[in-house]
Amino acid sequence: MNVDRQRLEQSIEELGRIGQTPRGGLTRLALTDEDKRGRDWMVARMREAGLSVTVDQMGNIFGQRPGTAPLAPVMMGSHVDSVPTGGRYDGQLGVLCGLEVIRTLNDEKLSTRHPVTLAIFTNEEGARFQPAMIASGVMAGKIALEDAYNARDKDGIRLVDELERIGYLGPEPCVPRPFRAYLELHIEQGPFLEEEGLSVGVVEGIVAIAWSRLTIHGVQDHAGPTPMRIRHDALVAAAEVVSGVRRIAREIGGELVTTIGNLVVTPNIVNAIPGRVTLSIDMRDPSDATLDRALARLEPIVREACEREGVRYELENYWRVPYTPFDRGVVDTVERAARAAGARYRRILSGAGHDAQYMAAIGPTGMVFVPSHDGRSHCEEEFTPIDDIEYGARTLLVAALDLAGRA
Ligand code: HGY
Ligand code: MN
Ligand code: MN
Repeated sequence: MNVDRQRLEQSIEELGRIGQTPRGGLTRLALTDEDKRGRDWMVARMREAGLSVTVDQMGNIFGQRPGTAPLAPVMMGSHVDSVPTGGRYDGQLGVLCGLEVIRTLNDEKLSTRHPVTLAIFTNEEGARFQPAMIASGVMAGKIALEDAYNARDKDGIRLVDELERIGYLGPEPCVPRPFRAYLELHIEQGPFLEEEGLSVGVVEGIVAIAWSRLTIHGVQDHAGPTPMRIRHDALVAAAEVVSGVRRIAREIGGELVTTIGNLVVTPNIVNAIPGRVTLSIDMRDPSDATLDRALARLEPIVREACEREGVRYELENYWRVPYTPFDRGVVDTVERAARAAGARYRRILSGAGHDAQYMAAIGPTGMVFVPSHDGRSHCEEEFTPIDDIEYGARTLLVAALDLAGRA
């Protein structure tokens, strides 16, 4: 029994066209019209596959294939929202390979003891609304529904209003639901599998992640007549923070990564001294203790840079997910499945966050990785060869069937 490679390739192509960028990437931000079109496309495919489709309060979509016994489902899922000018594999592959597994079970007229459910989680990327993985976070009871509803994008639009606008504010409570196991196939978004000539990663866990936001208040003024000695330039202080955050990673070393990905200058024109700068800080490490050490260095760097420039700041550490080990039994099942699928594989840790990180807080969870070409992701160059995708999908099929049990 094998997945249908052509059908899977066709689905990747079709869904990838919704929000496609001129360079062949993908911009399909959460709860935008493109996201609605992507969701509608997926719901239509789920219904064609005979799934009963439900939507919960956070717009998470569930397609259930019945089992022969009244047991908790084996869930497969991921997300269909992307980052701006991202790729068509991040998130999409997990959802489409999960759909392909269900389509294959249908082709083989195979019944399973446990039901099998395909899940699509809202706003996994955290690109439009923060934090990331907000909807699986609400389901896991780690983020309050009201806080998620009131999350606002850069234009001040609330998440809940966008859910309503696109017709995905569902009636189902967004609360922990029992599952036999949750499996997420995802691209590695790093270089290791491709470097080692492997097709599958058996994911053992996900790093700890911390997001902070910094606002620096300077004195907006004219770039010409204002002598240097009386300036309080928010961007000069911000620039020192940017190099300080890189220094934290360099000095602590190991697997710590620090990133400043978003920086907004106001008024952001040639001839005005910046009055305000906001910037994001993303820090990650496999060890929570190391991440705490990195975070402890952040405020002193900010304070020193702002004191030197005579500007004020607010620093908010607003999101933290701990290092998350996956369920040993599920990881072993994924490894057996990779072997049975004939894939060259190894065990690996995820440096990216995934909905699986929150699902692991409420049930047995595991992930299947497939390689990223040149390790690239969150960019239009994102690519995974169909041969590797086929090995990954076959691994997902064997693992899901093992966990759901043939009737
Ligand atoms: O931030 C992450 O790791 C994921 O792409 N949301
Ligand atoms: Mn993703
Ligand atoms: Mn992503």
